Amino acid sequence: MAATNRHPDCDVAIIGAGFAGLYAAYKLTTLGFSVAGFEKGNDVGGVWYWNRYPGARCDCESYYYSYSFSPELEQDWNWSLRYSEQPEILRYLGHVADRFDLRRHFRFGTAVTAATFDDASGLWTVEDASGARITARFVVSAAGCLSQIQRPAIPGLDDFTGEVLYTAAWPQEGRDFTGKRVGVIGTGASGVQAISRIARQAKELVVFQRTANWVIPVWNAPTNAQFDAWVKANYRDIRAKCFTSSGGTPFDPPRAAALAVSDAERRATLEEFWGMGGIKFFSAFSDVFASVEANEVMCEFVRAYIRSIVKDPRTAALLTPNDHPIGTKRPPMDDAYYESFNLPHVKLVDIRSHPIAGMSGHTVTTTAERFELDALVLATGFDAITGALLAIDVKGPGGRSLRDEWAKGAGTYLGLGIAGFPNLFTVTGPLSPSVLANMPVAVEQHVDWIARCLATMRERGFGRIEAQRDAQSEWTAHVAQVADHTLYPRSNSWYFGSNIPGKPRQFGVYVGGFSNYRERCESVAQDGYTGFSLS
Ligand code: N01
Repeated sequence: MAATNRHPDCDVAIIGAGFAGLYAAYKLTTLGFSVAGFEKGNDVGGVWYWNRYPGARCDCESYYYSYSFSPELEQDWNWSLRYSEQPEILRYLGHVADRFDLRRHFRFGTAVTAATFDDASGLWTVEDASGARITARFVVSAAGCLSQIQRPAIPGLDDFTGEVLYTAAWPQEGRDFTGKRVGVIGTGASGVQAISRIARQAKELVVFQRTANWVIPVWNAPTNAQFDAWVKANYRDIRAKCFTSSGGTPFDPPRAAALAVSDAERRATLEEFWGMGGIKFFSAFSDVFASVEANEVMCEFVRAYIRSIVKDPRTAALLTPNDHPIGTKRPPMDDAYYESFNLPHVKLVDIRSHPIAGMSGHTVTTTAERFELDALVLATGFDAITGALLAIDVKGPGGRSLRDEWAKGAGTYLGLGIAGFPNLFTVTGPLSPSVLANMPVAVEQHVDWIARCLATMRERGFGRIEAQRDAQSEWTAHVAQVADHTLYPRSNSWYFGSNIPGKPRQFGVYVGGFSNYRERCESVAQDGYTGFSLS
């Protein structure tokens, strides 16, 4: 359809059918908007569709890593584990799609390649990989924060004739490594989960580690009737707590600062929170992300844990991080990671000291050793936060390119709108709490805000909304300033884009707390969308 047609094919084009896109389709159609959804995968699920590697699991407990918008859904769905694994989360999203009849809104196996705004008609033209186009008044990008796979240049990878598998693009039919010699490159959250599972299947496992990470246990366990009953009876309070907390989780704020209590109390608190497991560990003290000394208290606790589990002292030392305060890179979470290195067929190889030099046939050669492997698993991460949106050729009025606009770093207003790109919304976009909040909660908050905005515009006869440049500059500077007051800048993490060669160093997440952020979004809406121009 020609981009100048003043009657668009739909009100809203939605990019992505993960947690965010599915909820956007539900919410917007419930409000009477027509939508056209695009999804690269062949079904719903987003990251949970692609990341099918062994051990893939959510690091948030399922009772709060789930939708809150339907009390009936909450009551009907049962989780089998406290921290569900990928197949169960994908089943949940499939159930949501069926239950609310959402699949009909999406074209699957359809990657969006371009989105172009036409100033004359005020419409977006969205183009997919086949060249097909539709026009829409609005575009909602629900393309995800961790969906643009990173395929680093590893010496000789093209010459490796064994199987090469990326955790983030795992084969649908899975892989059985029984009797196989497997190498894993990457020890972030994906690698750590995969390593502990593959270690228990493969004949040999070689872990190529460049940087050690702090790995926290979650103490995963099956749910039980008593716990389920408690959750189901208390869902409204649990959700309310999530929406008013700093991390989108139902946890109480820390009771004290680590530096304000005695050694004995510090120790007892650390034991208590370690025992709870998962991200709750970081709620032990209030000063962990603000004070190097407080952070060090936590680091020393985990160092001692690593030493207590890993029998070979050299391996234990190698597994102990030495380049970043705990929590300033997203900590992987797993219950069996450190134990895996006690298995006789699992070997840790330090590719920081002795990098991979090349590969040939089934041989991987470092500057010190050679390994014969049947398969290589690459858990090498994502072009996070901005990658998925920048993979699309987004052009605003006058052909303004988003790639050019963000060449020196992303600018957004509240992570929801972008100056110069009218009628484009980003769900959990750059410079919003996104990955530092519990995702389904962050997603619902953003989609609800966008839906309310569109409904208000419809009611008041507005057809165009755009973030103002000064509001965007103020917000972008504020996000950087808040991060600068924390320990996060002491790491080279994907939060900063440090894992992508040439990506400008910028903290891509608002770290000032989800509840503060939500209140700010709320007051912007209540005050008539301050910082946005409506026409
Ligand atoms: O990716 P990462 P990830 N040569 O970027 C290494 C979320 N997630 O997929 O640190 C050798 O963290 C790299 O080494 P280094 C979660 O938010 C959530 O694991 O750069 N190694 C690092 O070890 C997470 O943080 C869940 O030195 C290379 C690893 O690859 C985010 O996704 C589960 C290399 C990449 O780690 C990303 O995690 C899983 C090279 N050329 C993931 N390039 C949940 O539970 C990279 N590496 C919800």
